[in-house]
Amino acid sequence: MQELGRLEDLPQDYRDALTAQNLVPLWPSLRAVLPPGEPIPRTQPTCWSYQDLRSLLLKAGELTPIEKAERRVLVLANPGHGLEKMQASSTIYLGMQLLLPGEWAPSHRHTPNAVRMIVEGEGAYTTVDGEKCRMSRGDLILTPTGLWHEHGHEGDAPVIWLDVLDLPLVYYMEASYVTEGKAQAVTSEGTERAYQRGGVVPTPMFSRSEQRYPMLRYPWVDVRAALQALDVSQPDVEAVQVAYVNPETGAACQNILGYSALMLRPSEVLNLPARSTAMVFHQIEGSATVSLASTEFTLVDADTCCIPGYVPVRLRNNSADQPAFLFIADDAPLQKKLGVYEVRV
Ligand code: 1HN
Repeated sequence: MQELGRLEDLPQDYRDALTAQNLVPLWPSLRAVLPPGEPIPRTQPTCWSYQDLRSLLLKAGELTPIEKAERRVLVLANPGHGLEKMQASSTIYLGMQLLLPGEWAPSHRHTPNAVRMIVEGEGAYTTVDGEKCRMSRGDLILTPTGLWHEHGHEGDAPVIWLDVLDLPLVYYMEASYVTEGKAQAVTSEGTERAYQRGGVVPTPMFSRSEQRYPMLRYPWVDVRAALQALDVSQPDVEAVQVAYVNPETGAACQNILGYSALMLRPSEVLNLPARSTAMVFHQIEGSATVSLASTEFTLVDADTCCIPGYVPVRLRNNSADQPAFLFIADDAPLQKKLGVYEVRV
């Protein structure tokens, strides 16, 4: 590939004249913005140990009352982007949030989409547009763009969950903002049960729901059972994996980030091809090793890691007799809409 002229090759008075007119020559930067063959990611493979993070988060519970935090969160920040950017990848924000018994995180709504993957504790709930969603280990709860949400806790031990948002993208688009609100009236609970059986959807008076987000809570007991049923019914399937989708349309459950759950059978090794999306892996149960050419992470309960796109990944279940369960997030829905999604085989 042809080497291009550098900025330093240009006379200083010419460079100054360009700057004065808010002009920039393209050629000294062309190879940086269009590197040959594949992107040069800022996202670094990064792993966060739940046990290390947990003690610091509980300490935040002592240091900062909920009224002074609104959301008591430690952000899982990728050093490749700079910690202050609060990004796990170019599009994904990750944070671990703590709510103590009796605490309330007030109602608001915002443009970024969020999901919560519950990590620990019982008795907390999040109310999303009037729907009370109870939180248990492994449940996935959506708070899509524009929907009111607040968190409360009726139990007696700390509750911790992983927040995943498309905040870096929405912030970059200069479209990120919040509206504060009053405590919501609870109008429903457990409506996800209407979608508990795949293949059939409610059709009261012959009409399908037109709600953009008909299902807000995906209980782990159901997702785990779906993975085990898939394993039993299709023992040769390449990957025992299910996607969190809108049950009315079958499309990804949110517009920008995509979510799935993967079961690794005992001792299973799974080779994932290089794809154009960065990925987040969060260990729901068991222990898996995530290997790249350059590095590997061994995940145990509630550990989380992030890897850049365009690299092949190997996943291994470290147990010979127990399955391992991973929660996966990526920005495939966004990339597919934009036409830049790739799988390299
Ligand atoms: C947010 O609204 C929550 O509602 C958590 O629990 C984390 C991070 C950035 C922006 C908004 C929540 C968030 C957030």
